Amino acid sequence: MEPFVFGTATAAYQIEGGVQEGGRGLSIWDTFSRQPGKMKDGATGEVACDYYHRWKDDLALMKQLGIDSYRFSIAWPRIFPQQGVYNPEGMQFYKEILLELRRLGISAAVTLYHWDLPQWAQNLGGWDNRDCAQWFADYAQKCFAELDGLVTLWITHNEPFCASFVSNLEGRHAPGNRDLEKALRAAHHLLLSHGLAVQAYRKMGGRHQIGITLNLAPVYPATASFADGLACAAQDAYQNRWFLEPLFHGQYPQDFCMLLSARCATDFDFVQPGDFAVMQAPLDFLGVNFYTRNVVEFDPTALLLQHPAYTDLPKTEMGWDVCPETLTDLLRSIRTYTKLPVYITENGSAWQDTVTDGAVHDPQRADYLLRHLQVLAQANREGLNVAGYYYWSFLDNLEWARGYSKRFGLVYVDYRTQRRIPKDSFFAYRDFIAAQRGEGCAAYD
Ligand code: GBH
Repeated sequence: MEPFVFGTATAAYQIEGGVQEGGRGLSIWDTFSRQPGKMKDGATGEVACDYYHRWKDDLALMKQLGIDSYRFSIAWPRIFPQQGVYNPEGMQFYKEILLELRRLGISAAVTLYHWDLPQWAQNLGGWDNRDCAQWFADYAQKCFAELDGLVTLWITHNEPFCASFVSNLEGRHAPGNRDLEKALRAAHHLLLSHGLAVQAYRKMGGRHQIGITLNLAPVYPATASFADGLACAAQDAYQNRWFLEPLFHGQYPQDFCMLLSARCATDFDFVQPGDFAVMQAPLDFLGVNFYTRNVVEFDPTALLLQHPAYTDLPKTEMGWDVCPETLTDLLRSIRTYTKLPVYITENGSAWQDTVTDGAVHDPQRADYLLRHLQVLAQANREGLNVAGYYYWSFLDNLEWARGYSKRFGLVYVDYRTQRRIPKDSFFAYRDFIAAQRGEGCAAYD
């Protein structure tokens, strides 16, 4: 059995900056973040953590952390700034990062789509347009062809739930639509693009592993009432089963389809014969981003989105319950869909960090991280087959619509000077990894 993988994760638009450099084209997040009122304090990814220029120092710091693997994403608009126009300089940027990682002995998990759709694709309808699935597959194929020798895990999509529902129904992410039919189409085309990319990878004889990352949350009803039970089932269908069922059962959740067609009069005409077979292309692993649970209560006025219930657990700066033990429930329910190895591709927490005498004391983050790792050790003793863990995030970064106000990093970023300060949690994670190595990872394997 492979040793348990300890890692940390980032995403292109959240850290890179350099949006006008290296021949990069615009993405929907450049456009969205420049619209007034969309982002907290008018934040954009223009500079972010300036990782575009500082990546080498950041990788050196990762080496000090002692991780086995680094998860990052490729910005599609660096590779294809315009439709059909390949930009070798963009590919070279990622190739150099991958070569440096190899030199450092850190393996790479590469996400192909962490929400930064090229603006040219959006101008042609974006994920609303079925052709977008093929554009993505072409882009993925180019990345496989150029980089497969340096990548251990390929992740087609990060959280298609966000790229479809948060972006097109809730309107809080780019491109900012509020339209259920659009969201359903986007989800369908995202899943289709995933399947096409996996098929392309197999066809070209890809030598490593390929999977997808879903943001899943175990859902609980606020009370044992019948109504709250209904709310719970609906939330589970919306957030989890809408993606798990097509990937592993070849269909959308039938119960929820009824509800959705009543809400937006869709007849699901975007589903074509054979689509589910493409989506079900066999995978090597499932990536799961886990942050918190959902507790919901029935709200007779809610059209679709369920009402979050009050809970008295401690909350992170995002307002999320700290509840590591519920990860076990989630892992058990995933096992009713698939026996694939699971990687926790994100898990982390935001707190109000401040610098005192050149240090950042963040005991809550270290506690959050170590408690989740304990849960995973126990889960593996139960046979739940978790292959690795990536802490979100390596650096404080652009927390999407929340701007720079939410800090998830193991490393503090002073956005005025771009100075990096490893937080106490950085050292706690480092020591934990080192101790595991000493014990031959026995607790995890
Ligand atoms: C993940 O999303 C993302 O993959 C990652 O990029 C992100 O930084 C991380 O988690 C932490 O959030 O209040 O309008 O800004 C998790 C799902 C979806 C949760 C968006 C926060 C905020 C919407 N996220 N949501 S808004």
